[in-house]
Amino acid sequence: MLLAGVGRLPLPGVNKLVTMKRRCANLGIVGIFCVLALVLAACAPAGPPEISIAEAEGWNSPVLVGVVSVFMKIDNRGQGRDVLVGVGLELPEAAGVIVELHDTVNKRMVKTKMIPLPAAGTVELRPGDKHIMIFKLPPELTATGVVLPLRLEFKQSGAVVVPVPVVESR
Ligand SMILES: [Cu+2]
Repeated sequence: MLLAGVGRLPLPGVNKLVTMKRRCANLGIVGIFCVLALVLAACAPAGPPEISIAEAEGWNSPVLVGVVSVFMKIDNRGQGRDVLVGVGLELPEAAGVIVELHDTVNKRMVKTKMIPLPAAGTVELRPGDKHIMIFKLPPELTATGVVLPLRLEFKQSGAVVVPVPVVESR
């Protein structure tokens, strides 16, 4: 009798508590899924990026030996964003050569890790703005008429090798 009484009395309360806890837990899970769905909807690109390069030029420095500044237009005709995350030269003799992504902040150029490329937009690498710089090039590779095979590494689109003709600085 005693056991049955003890067992019977607290049970309804306990059951309610358990049910409430379950409801809260369910709401919590639903909430997390809602937030996830919103985040995914906001982040998911509408399509892949479609990168093309135009007007690539390497300006040899009139004052610094072995330095070439590279400018170009990077066109993204796709519906997805991309990011330029790396650069390099596709040349075996360019082992000691340094290639960097640069940006211009307060009229001073600074090294940057990435150049974002918005969907359906064009980013222009130009003097006084974002650009690519090559240092420690052997003299024969900074001569006008040389074409440097520049490798651009995109986060989404992968690596692309762009022929960059070296020209006199303007
Ligand atoms: Cu620079």
